[in-house]
Amino acid sequence: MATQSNITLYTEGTPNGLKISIALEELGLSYKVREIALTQHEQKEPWFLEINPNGRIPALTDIDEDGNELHIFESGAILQYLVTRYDKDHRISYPVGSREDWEVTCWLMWQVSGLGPMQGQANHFALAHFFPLLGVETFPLPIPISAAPLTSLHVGYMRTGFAPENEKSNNTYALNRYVHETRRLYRVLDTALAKNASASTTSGQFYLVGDRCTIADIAVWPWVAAYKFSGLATIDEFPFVKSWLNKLLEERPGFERGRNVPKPHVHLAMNALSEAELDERAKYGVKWIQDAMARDAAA
Ligand SMILES: N[C@@H](CCC(=O)N[C@@H](CS)C(=O)NCC(=O)O)C(=O)O
Repeated sequence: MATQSNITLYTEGTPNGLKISIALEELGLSYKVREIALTQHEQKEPWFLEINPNGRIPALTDIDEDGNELHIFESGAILQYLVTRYDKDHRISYPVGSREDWEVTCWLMWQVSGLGPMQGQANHFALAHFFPLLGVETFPLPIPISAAPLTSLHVGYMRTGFAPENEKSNNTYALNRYVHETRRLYRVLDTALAKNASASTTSGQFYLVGDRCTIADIAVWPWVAAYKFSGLATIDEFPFVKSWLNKLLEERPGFERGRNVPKPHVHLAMNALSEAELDERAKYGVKWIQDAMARDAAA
C-alpha cells in the first residue's frame, strides 16, 4: 500500500517529468498529479511561476513539518528532496555522505548538466517531440545524410528540426555538435555500466552506483529511453546501456508505473518507428517551439 503524502507533482510525459513520477513510484508514495499543458504554455502562467519561477516542468509541492507549503523545482533538486525526506531506509539512495552517496550525486549532476541539456539540444535540431495537440504545420522533407558529416550508424539522417525555413542551413553544425556530444555521453555511460556489470547481482541487473537502483539511474533512464529523439538511430553500439535500460523496466514495477504518468509513455515505442513516421510526428512541435522562442526573445 502506498505511503500517504501531501505531494502534488506538476508534470508532463517528457524525460524530466518522468524522472519524478518514477522516483515517487519507486518510493511507494501516494501523490497527486497535475498535468501541465506545455503546448498551451501553461508552464508560463503566473500561478505556475509561483511554484517554479523557471516556468518548466517538473515541479512539486509538499507540506513541511510546520505545515508550510514547499515549492521544489529542478528535477535534480526534486529527486534529492524526495530521498532526503522519504527514503530513510535507502531504497533508492545511500546514506548521506557515504562514498556511494557522492557517486550518486556525481551521476545526478552529470545527467542534469550534461546528458539532459545535450540530448535536449540534439533533439531540438534533430527531431521534434511528439505533440499531438497542435495543428499540423507545413514541414520540409528531410535532407539526406550525405549532406552532413555524420554517419548513418549514429544518426538516422539529417533532419531539419525546429528551425525556421530561412535558418535551416545552420543546422548541420548544430547537429554535429549536439548529436556527437550525446553519443560521447552514451559512451561514458556504457563504460561506467560495464564496470558495474562485472559486479552485478544474481538477477544479472546492474546499476550506475553499487548494488541498487538509485536516483542516478532514475534520472538517466527516461533520457536514454528517448534516444531516437536525439538523433541516435540505435543504441546497439552501447550494449550495457541497452541491457540496463531494458532490465530496469522488466524488473521494477515502479519504472513501468512511473513512465506512464501523466499519460502513456511514448518514447520507447517511438524508437521503433521508421524515419518517415518520425518526421510525420515531428511536424507537431514546430509551431509550439517557434512561438515560445519568439515570445522569450520579445520579453
Ligand atoms: N533543468 C530542468 C529542465 C526542465 C525542462 O526543460 N522541462 C521541459 C520539459 S522536459 C519543459 O518544461 N519545457 C517547456 C518549456 O520550455 O517551456 C530540470 O531538470 O527540471
